[in-house]
This record gives sequence, structure tokens and C-alpha cells, in this order.
Amino acid sequence: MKIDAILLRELHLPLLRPFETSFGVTTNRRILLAEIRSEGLIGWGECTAGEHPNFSEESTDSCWQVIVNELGPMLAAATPEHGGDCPKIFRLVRGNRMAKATLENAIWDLEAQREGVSLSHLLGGVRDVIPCGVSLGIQPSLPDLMALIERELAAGYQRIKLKCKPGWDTEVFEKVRNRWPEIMLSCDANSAYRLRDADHLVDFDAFDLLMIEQPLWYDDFYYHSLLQKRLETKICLDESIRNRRDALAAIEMESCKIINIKLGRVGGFSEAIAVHNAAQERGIPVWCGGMLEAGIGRAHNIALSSLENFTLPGDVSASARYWKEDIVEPEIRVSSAGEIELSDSPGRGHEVKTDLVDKLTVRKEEIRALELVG
Ligand code: OSB
Ligand code: MG
Repeated sequence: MKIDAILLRELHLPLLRPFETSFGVTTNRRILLAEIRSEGLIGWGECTAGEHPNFSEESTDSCWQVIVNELGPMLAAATPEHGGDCPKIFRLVRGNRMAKATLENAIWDLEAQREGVSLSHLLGGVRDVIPCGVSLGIQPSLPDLMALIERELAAGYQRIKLKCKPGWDTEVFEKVRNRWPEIMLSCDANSAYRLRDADHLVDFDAFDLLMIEQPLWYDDFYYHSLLQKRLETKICLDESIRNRRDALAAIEMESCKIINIKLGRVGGFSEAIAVHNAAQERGIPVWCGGMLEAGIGRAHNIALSSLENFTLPGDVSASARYWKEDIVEPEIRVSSAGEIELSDSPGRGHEVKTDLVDKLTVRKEEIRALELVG
């Protein structure tokens, strides 16, 4: 496909409620959107980087720089036929996976429209509905958390994930388990513990957690493998898994028994599918993580979650949990059974509200092919 234009924007979107993890609080999102025009169609990609480099090394600003100055010009000069051609086009740029995913996912989005198939179909998805969970940030108090859980269970969500850190863990799990002995419950530490906390982490086993997500260093496999030997609770890796090779290493070393796949963290749909397949071939279940996305990222997560080995409920939840008004139509809705139904219309299945996007845009840049000088 001939790339006619690449437009990068930054949007400011206030979250309905602050989201607190062990590394900080997010109140306002600064989200980059890539809009790629080709042969009369428009593909959209959403950057999942945070405002600060504390989930990964990338941030909204680093992605802006890398897309405008490096990746955008490379893509503008190329003629990709498939989303899967992007890793090769971007091969001279190391890392910067969230920046790469922003563009690669927009090409997959375009390709699905060009082929007249749903994005889920293009990716090889097999599900009509996907199971959904919620990720609940650290709350100001336990009663606040209990009220929130009650609300999300009433809404139908199939799994509750609690963000945790030292001081907000076993006492919280105990209260929640006492009140709801049967629910699917998990936790996510975002690297808040160290191996010296292993005795304390063993206490988590008492609460029948579905998993403990990324308890130790954000870039580690070895210490997690030592910890997993001591825990009954399954470790799930999020931050550590950057690509298929990481997944293979983690599985081989038994650093985890479950993998969270995030499109941005692994660099886009191609690598996400590769991680999914590697895990599936080795009997390791996966689920789709969330990064407080707006509707485009959310629609892409839903399509990814339709792949066969996404057997556990993902952090893929309704637009209305995050935004007063989402940037797509229809918004993402979750049924009272805690499921999202996949659309079979061509592309992502959720139209972008361009007027709203324009209104929320704070900066915009058109990217052209690099002029080769000399
Ligand atoms: O570790 O899964 C995480 C949000 C920002 C950064 C990291 C994470 C999260 C979430 C939010 O857990 C999931 C969501 O989008 O609801
Ligand atoms: Mg996580």
C-alpha cells in the first residue's frame, strides 16, 4: 500500500478517576494517535506509553520524538503490504517498542479495512466474545476498595485484579477474600517487591489468587524463577516480556506460568502474535493487559484478545470506566456476563469520532518521507 500521509497527534484526556499503581498516580492521560492515510482509507494507531517512563523506559514525549524523527519517516518512505512488514521497516531502531506499535498497529488497522475483514479475523482470532476483568488501582482506603469491587462485580466483570505494594497487600487480600470467597482474584505489584521479601510473598498463597503479576524487578527473569519455586501462586510476567525471545526464556526458566501480553510493550501486533503462539505451544495461558487506553487502543486490544490462547479474562474493560466520552463510536461496552462481543465489520469495528479527536488535540505533526541528501 502506498502511504499518502502520516499524521501524529497528542490528545489530552482526563481520567474519570485517578489510577494509582506502586509506581505512581495517573490523573490525566497524554495519548498519541497516529493517523495513516493510504488509498482513500485511514488506519489509526494509539500509543500506550505513559506520561512518565516508570512502567517502561518509554513515555509520551520519547514516543513523539522517535515517531516524528525516526519511525515515521521510515514508514513514509516504505510501501508495506501488511502490518507484519513493519518490524523489518523499523529494524534499524532499537527498542522503542511502544512507538513502533503505534505505527504498526495503524497499518494492521488499514490492512483489515483494505481486505474488508475484521481486525480480529486478520489477526487469526477465533473468539466471538472475550472475557473481561478489571484492574483496580490502590485506593485511599479499604472501604473505598470494597465499594469499588462491589460495583465492578455487579457490572459483571469476571475477574478482579488488585494493584498492590508493601503496606497494601495481605491485609487487603484478606478482607476481600473474607467478603468474596469465590471470585477470581489476582494482584499486580508492578515490581514493588524484592527477592528479600520472599517470605512475605509466600503469605500471598493463603488467598487463592489466580496469579501475582510482576512482583520483582521490571526487567528480570532469574529472580522471578527463584521466587516461583517458593510460591504456589502462579507468577505472571508483564513488564519483563518484551518479545517472543523473552517469553521463551521466561517459560524455559519457569520465571512465570502465565503471560500478560500488551500490544505496546511488545512492539505491535506481529510480536504480540509471536508471543501468543510461543506461549500456546508450551501450554502457558495468556491474557491481554491494559494501559489506560482510549477507544482505538481498546478496540485493538479486543481484536488481539480473540486469539485462541487468550483464555484468561483481560484488563479490557468498558470505555465508561475511564472516560466521560470515548473517542470511538460505539464506545466499548461490556455485557452483564462480563464479556465484550466482537464486531465483524471491516477494520477495528469502532469508528473514530474525528470532531472529538480534533477538539482534544494539543499538538499535531505531519510526517514526510526522509529526503535523501547527496
Ligand atoms: O501493569 O497492568 C499494568 C496501567 C498502567 C500501567 C501498567 C498497568 C496498568 C493497569 C491498567 O493495570 C489496566 C487498565 O487499562 O485498566
Ligand atoms: Mg501489570
